[in-house]
Amino acid sequence: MTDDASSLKPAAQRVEAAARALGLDVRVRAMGRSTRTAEEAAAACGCAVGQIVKSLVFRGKESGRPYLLLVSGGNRVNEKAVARIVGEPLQRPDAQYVRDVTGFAIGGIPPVGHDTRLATYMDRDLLGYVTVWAAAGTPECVFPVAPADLRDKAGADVIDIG
Ligand code: 5CA
Repeated sequence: MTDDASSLKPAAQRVEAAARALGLDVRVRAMGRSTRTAEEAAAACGCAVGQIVKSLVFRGKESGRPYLLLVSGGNRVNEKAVARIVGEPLQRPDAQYVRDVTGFAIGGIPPVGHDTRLATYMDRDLLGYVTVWAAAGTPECVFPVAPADLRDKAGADVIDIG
């Protein structure tokens, strides 16, 4: 694990700076191994899979607008249930759309610090943990955060995701 911020890749530095600008006291960790999936991230962090924040981008079928779902690592999104909440059906966008709206590549999508403003929803299950771990812009970088702080600073609505 590398702690020196100056040795972080630019994408991870961007996430750390954006999180701090929002008032989140985060320190990004370069894990030196893959954190590309929730399972890999949990193994690297030594935490439960449920403590990993999956930052999943969906696309509104009618509006074309992006939605960011912050999902507990062990959970699957019930797209029909979430569609009722956001008011339109959802599509799984391709990797290029995800990059265009977030500024980051899949596997490292962070919960904050995106290139565009994303309507954001958080899985209620994340609030059951003292600390959760989220991606920090690259598939090897993560940061720990208190879920209520992440909810507040990401401006997320808490929903039942499953
Ligand atoms: N770094 C880890 C844990 S923080 C992470 O980013 N996990 S994740 O679950 O948020 O990101 C991977 C997710 O990206 C997958 O669950 C899947 O929903 C999505 N994904 C993977 N490949 C594609 C693709 N080709 N197009 C669109 N979405 C994809």
